[in-house]
Amino acid sequence: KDQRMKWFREARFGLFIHWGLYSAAGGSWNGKVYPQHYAEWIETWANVPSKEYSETLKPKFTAAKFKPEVWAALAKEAGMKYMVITSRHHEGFSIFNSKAPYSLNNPVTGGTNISPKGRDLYGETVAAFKKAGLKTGAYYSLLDWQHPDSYHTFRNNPRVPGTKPNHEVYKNYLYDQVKELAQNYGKMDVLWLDYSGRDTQGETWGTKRILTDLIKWQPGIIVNNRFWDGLENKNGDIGTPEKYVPPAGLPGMDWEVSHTMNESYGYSAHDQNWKSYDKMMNLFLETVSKGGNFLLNIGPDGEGQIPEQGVKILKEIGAWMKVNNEA
Ligand code: FUL
Repeated sequence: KDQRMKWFREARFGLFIHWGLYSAAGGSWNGKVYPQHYAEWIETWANVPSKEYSETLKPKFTAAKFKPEVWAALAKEAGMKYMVITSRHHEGFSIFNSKAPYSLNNPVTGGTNISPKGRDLYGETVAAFKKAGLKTGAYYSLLDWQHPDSYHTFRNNPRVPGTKPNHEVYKNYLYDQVKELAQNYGKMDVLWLDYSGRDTQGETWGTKRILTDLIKWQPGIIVNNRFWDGLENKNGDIGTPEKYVPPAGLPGMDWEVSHTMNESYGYSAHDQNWKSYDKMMNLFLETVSKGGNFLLNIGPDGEGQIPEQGVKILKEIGAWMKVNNEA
């Protein structure tokens, strides 16, 4: 394990990217602003059925200004050593081109692959960061608000009367998609699963099967702790405190704090609560000095633009790194 964790322990600093259909909503629905943090949850905040959600947002998720090589250069300039991007968030729509059943077409949403025609936004991002010399990984949601066989299919989605979700089908879907991520994009350094809760542990997701095979497909991979299963490494390889630095660190384990620049992970047009440079540096240095990694999030909009304030913070951190960090 020490060998697998080596680069991660040295890396200290990574980029988290939340990008999906929610990015095109920007924290509002039908002109109404939803002040809840986590704009990537807009589908639940606004109670939108998946069909309406995807029909509204797919045309707006254009990626017209998406330049992954610019993102990678920014991350590199900021001193980051790795990147984790949402291959699929809870909404259930993927920025990688999946062939798993329901991805190409399904009766409710017409399909869950959202890259513009002929493109693969996940693949393009990963390739650009690899080219810049960074490690890369996928965030992948265990929850799914649109798949008819998922536990969490969003409550507004109409169900054919008399039918029940078949969780075995959903478990196979998770397995198939992780397999695609692990096999179709070259080396994969991190798998960031999200998440298991009180009522959804262990076999809910069939993660035992997924992780057993994942290690065969990607022997060097690091997996986070949000899957709770009866595996030997029940806590995964890394602890993942969210928007919070544990006062005493997490003794005895590797860990990574994910933090946001404003409040939300996904793009929100109205969330203007940007942290100052001083606050950001304090969080970063506190995390690193307590032995953790700092995974700092950006939320590009539906066109693939990183908010200006986000670019500014990354450049400011980069300037500090240039002076203070020799690596
Ligand atoms: C949470 C998710 O529900 C949030 O939307 C976000 O992705 C965060 C990093 O993890 O569990």
